[in-house]
Amino acid sequence: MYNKITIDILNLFKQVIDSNRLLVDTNQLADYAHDETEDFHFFPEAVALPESPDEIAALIKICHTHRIPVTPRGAGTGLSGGSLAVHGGLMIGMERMNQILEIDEQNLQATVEPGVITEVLMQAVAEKGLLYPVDPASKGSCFIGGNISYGSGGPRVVKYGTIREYILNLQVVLPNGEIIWTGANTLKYASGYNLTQLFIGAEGTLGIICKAVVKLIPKPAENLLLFASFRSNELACEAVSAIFRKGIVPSALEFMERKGVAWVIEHEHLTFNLMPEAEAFLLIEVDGNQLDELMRVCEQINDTLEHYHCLDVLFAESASQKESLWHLRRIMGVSVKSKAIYKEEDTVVPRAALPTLIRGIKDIGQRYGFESVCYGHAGDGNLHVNILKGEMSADDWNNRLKEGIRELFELTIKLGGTISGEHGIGLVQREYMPLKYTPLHLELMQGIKKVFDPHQILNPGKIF
Ligand code: 2HG
Ligand code: ZN
Repeated sequence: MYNKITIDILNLFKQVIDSNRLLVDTNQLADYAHDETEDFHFFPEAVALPESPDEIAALIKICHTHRIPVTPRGAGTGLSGGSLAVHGGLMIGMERMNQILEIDEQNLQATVEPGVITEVLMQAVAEKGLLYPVDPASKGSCFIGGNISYGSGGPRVVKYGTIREYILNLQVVLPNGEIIWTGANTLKYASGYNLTQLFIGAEGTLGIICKAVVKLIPKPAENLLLFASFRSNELACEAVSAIFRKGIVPSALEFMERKGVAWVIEHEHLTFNLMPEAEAFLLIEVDGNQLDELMRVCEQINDTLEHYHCLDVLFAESASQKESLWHLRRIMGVSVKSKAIYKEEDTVVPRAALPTLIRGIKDIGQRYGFESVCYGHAGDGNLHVNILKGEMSADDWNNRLKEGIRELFELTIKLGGTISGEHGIGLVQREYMPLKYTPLHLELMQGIKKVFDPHQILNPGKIF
């Protein structure tokens, strides 16, 4: 179905991109052969590092004509194997396209290239009193292009929404090498099918994003942060929906299991004491412009938590204490990875179903013989489930565990949820797609793919 990159094709690439931005050396390719997903390795045959949409378009045209698979790649922080070159071919890395092209303070918009690091954009707009609130745990290294392609979330979705709310317009190179803008730089769009939204979360299978117009909002002046300890996972999870029922909308509401927190403390050499009887924790942030109002909201949260036998609420006293508590949460995935062989699932259910979900996860674990560490964006009903290999035999780990994961997703779906909240389907979750979608639904999705990419050259082997 696909062709290999021959010397002749390499020469064609060299006609449209500087040869020092075309990597073919195995040592150089090794950096692009993996992302943050478990321990997968797939080598592309070549990596191109373009500096403009025109260069991307010229490369893609060659690949389109010669049926060479193309894998777009951001920073390689993905957790579903979406940027792995599973069919070899050409990888297009976005790291050279890393400019913030404009911050439009009149319209509260910014135009950025896809290789901009998320936190760099956040800081640049913060200097102008503005907020770009989509801040995944890896904000210090992930690229905005990857965030768009995976419909990224992160802790502040609970108040501000996912990246879907913040992308107004995209410039995209299509799989045939044509360049289009998908929409308009407007806050409203009722002008036919919304192609912008279609490209968000498309995991690089429909086109390559080369510019994005993002929406900004005024930055709230104040925030307060609480760290609450609970006797059990269920009690912590029950408290989550109770907070919203009180009419409170926190700017973050994160859940963490004790084992995860303890591993971070060990991994990061922190001096942070956990109450001996605490099994689960909530990190709760509120933000706004009136400090006294936020204090009142925190009191209301405190009262609510008491109904769930909350053991203790730590109120972050300083900016550095807030930073440490956030670090504790953000580094959790990395700490688990350093400590254990694990598989990560990204379950999401309607918020009030969280206690049932976490009970079910532990129950499935007992039946299949695995432990798990759960943490994540509880305010969105989004739990990252890190399944630990522990004492499992290699055979159970590689084969029987699939049934356990299937049960986990069946439970998630039964509770009204789906198989990924923010990490995407990529390579690793695609076998579970038929659990969630009927053949007709999958056929419709594949029909869309065929319209954009009839030769299936763009990010093959992902989603389906
Ligand atoms: C988390 O909540 C993230 O820890 C990890 O989902 C993903 O930002 C990332 O890389
Ligand atoms: Zn997350």
